[in-house]
Amino acid sequence: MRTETPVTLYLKDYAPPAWRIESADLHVAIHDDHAEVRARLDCVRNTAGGDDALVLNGEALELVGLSLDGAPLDPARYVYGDDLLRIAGPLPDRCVLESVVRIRPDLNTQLSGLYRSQDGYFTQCEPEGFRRITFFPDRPDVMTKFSCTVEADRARFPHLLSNGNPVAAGVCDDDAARHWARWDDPYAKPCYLFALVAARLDVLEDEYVTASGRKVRLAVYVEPGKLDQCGHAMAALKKAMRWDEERFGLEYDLDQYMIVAVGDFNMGAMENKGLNIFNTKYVLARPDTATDADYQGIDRVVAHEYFHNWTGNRVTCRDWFQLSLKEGLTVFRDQEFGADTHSRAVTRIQEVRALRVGQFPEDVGPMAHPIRPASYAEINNFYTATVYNKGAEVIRMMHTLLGREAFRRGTDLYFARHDGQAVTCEDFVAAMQDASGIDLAQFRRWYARAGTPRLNASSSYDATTRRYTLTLTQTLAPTAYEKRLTESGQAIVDGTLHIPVALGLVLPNGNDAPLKLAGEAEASGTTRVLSLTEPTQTFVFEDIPAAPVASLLRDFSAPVQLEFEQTDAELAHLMAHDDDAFNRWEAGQRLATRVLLAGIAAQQRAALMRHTLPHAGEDDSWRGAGSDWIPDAFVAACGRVLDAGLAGDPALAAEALNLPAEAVLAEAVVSLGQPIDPEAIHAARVALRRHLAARLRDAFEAAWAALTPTAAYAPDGAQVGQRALRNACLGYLAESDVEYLQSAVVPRLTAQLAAGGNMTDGNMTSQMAALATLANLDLPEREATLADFYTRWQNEALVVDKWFAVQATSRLPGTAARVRALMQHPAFDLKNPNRVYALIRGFCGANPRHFHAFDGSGYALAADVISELQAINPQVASRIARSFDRWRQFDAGRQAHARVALERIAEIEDLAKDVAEVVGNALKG
Ligand code: B3K
Ligand code: ZN
Repeated sequence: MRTETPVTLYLKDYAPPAWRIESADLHVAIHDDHAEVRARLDCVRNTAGGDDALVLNGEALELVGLSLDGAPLDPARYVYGDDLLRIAGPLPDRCVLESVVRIRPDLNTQLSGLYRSQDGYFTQCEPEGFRRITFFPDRPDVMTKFSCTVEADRARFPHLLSNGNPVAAGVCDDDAARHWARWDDPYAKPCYLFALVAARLDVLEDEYVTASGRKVRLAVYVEPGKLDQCGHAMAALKKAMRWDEERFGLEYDLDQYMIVAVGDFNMGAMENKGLNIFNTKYVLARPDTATDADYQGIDRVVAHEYFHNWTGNRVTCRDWFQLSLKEGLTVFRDQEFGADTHSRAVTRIQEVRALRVGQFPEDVGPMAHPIRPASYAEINNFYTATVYNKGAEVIRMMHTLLGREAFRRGTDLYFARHDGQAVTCEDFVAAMQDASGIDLAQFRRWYARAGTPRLNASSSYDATTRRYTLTLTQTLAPTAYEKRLTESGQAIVDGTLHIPVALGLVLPNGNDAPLKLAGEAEASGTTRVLSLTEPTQTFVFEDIPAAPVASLLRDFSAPVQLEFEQTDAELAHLMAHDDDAFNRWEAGQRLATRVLLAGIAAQQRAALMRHTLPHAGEDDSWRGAGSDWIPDAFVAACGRVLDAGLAGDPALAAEALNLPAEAVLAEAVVSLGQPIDPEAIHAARVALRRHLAARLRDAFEAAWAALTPTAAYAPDGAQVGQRALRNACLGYLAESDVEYLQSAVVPRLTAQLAAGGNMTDGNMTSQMAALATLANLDLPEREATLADFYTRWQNEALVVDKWFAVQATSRLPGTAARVRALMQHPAFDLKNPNRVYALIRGFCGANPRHFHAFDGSGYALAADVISELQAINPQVASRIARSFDRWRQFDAGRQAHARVALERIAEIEDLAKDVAEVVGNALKG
């Protein structure tokens, strides 16, 4: 039987719940092959005249017993089918429902609900996992006070944890080998924030005193033996708690804050009230096992989950369409935390890079949606870059329009109004508007409109009147989202957006001009935020002494694609003089993109001349197009960036020397209306790197030597920046000719790897830089080094993940076959999400040239994995399936292969709903 199209849910159909659950008392007893869950729910009728029946969600539950107000329920009064338990009326307005169910956590490979990982039991309930634990109205607008008793074997599961505060514990009366612990959470919460853990763990404890003087016990629980890897997470937690008090006036509210790390987890971490459950990737770190990026990831994710305690838990979402209410806002908060604790400019650059690689493509693909989608089939498919990262950009635009102080008044008002409630995105915007007096009516359209707006700019300068005139035009083309809505008869929101455009005018002498708009009495400031609220608007600036170079969208003030003709010389001027660090970087990226687009065209011409189709087996295709298309001025600009980095901010220089990613270049090609040619993109980018390596070799060598570390490893901003630039130099040097590689580069790479454990240069950041570089080189040292690395690290799961990932992302021919071989490696496990993300998402998502191989081998590999994985873990399978998003933007040959792969998945019997929605949309196009 072919899978049916999954049922679509619509925001417009929202209705309040017919019943509330005032309190819930759970008893979860974990046994060898099952768990028994007893639940006592205090049910209260919510809407007069609503459905008289009491309808609860329940998935994969074995019903053992049901009673109502103390009496066993007559089986004729209820039915359990299609994942719903329906208890027929008449029912009193208040009643107590008691249920007993059995579940099978050991067989739960979806990792949603209660599941087993290694030797412990863990939960994941957001968004709809609680219904896999017990019967409940599993929707976020039902807020309930929970208490929970966890019971399990004493020796095997010494730690029994749940939300809130511990209130009692003991040994079971009837079985001295078992024990129990009772937890009580005083705050009402939606059931998606419920959690429990039963496991043997080591714990790092600490204490935090809140601004108002309350003591909080902090605890990080990890697999035994890993205590030496918890310190950074604990430090990050304390920093985040202090920061939220200072920046947002928000304090923690329970006596305990616990973080539990688990090796099998579908995403990064989960903000369960008082009991966060984390992927080990975002907890464990030691200098020799974690990279600088890992350390920063831990900072950000620990902070993010902590910040959810207010933005998500105390004030939660009315329904899952409002997901961005908590996610966009919390990402914005963790971004600001990152900016305040590291470098603001570098943080912003990295965020925008991630937006361009992850979110912009979503807007042009088959799953396009606004930050608040009007419909979905499987909500798990909407934990996306759009909801999270574009959601954060929308919050940031309000911050830009209101300014920091008014924004803070807005969040204060939001919490004052809505603490303890489940609300909508409208409520957030209303608080911002009411607190600031700024009209956000038009701004609200950002919540409903999909797609990346284009911002076209044109300008002129009149030397006689000293006027500078800037005309801005916005356009937003329909996406696949509007098509889906139309097909299902839904209304489309359109209309002009309110776009904040931060602008500066850089004069020929490098200084910013003071900005005075026509009609203003005097100039104020050198960066102004223009509100673009019409399709086209013209802004005239007066008293501009000389023709300026416009610096538009400073700090990336809006998530748009800018179309603005600027000459190479103008971009170089911005690279050198723009006051806005983000736009200095951006000018460099725009220049590089321009060069690379010329290179892509040159590669395509060269491929035609060779009368061969470029293909994955031909790794030296970059040689074909020469280097005529690379202007000397670009090389010189890179040289200056390197010098400036050594003298000033190495982290910024490392970002600037990082050429636009292949995915970003693909986007640029699509904007020109051309099909993506992954071979030409890859070849052009490699050719440019090799050219820079040849021309700037001495400078890279000198910088590499000058940045030799002298101090013991610390993941602080200064060291991180130095390592980033040093490794960038090494990466360029590794693009040298074979002779130089063999004599001067490879020995350094192997030495760097051999230094493992050495506290200055043997850190994992240096090791991975060396290993990833070697993995791209077809040299004899490659295999031996990879094998050694595995042998050395085979017992550190997170390092083994890195080992899989560097091979999956290798440039070398034959990578698809290598990935297939690695799937047979004893350390590979389709049931472990981190392994799948490392090897399979590494290949499908971060190796575009091989995934989109012209012979379809990459697509076939993905289809094979998705087919098998969808039956094991639909959420993870669905994420991998998103790799096909761009398939229609390629040439006819590749499209044909992709279609075959997608149809093969679509034909699977009982295909998981998650994958069915993604693949169905991809095929609909
Ligand atoms: N709220 C969780 C995400 C849950 C994802 C479920 N598929 C983590 C976070 O955003 O903080
Ligand atoms: Zn979140």
